[in-house]
Amino acid sequence: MTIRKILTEPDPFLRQKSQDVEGVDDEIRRLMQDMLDTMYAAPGIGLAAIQVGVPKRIIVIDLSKEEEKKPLYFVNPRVILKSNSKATYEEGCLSVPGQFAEIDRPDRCHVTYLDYNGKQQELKAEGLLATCIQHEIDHLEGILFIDYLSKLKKSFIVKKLSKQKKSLERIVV
Ligand code: K1U
Ligand code: ZN
Repeated sequence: MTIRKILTEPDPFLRQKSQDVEGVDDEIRRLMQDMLDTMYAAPGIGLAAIQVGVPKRIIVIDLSKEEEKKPLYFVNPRVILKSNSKATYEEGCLSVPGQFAEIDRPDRCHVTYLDYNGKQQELKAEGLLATCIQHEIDHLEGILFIDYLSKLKKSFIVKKLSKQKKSLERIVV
């Protein structure tokens, strides 16, 4: 089990665009396992590779509530269709610790991706899964949920996180 460090805002690396993966091999599967270990430990319900410092188009999600884990692996995910109707969820982000906000997004989306075995797949998602997929694919474009907030709310959160980071750095040094 490998738990990787999760980058947090305002780390400029989080704003990078992630690149397509050429194929799903053992190295990619090991990365996806590390991402899941990191996500479960946090805990969270999704994670993008860029959040652990790897700019590859890979996301993992697990919305299961029971003991039995049900991980979903998406390599090179692309939203090909979004509904016009919206849903509002209170979103959080492991890269924006301790901050939550209600965000409107299309309530359904249709996504294409490669699965754990590198097989091309399509999924029509709705509800929290649709929200989570869109949140994680945003990470691959360098977008965070706070980018949808007003300038004022966003800058308040970014300043707070910068201060927290600086005071933590002082404790560590
Ligand atoms: O950082 C991330 O991208 C993960 C994020 C995913 C997400 C949450 C809510 C809406 C959209 C996307 C999280 O997992 S934040 C933590 C969280 O939501 C949670 C943690 C423990 C139990 C249940 C939820
Ligand atoms: Zn996030």
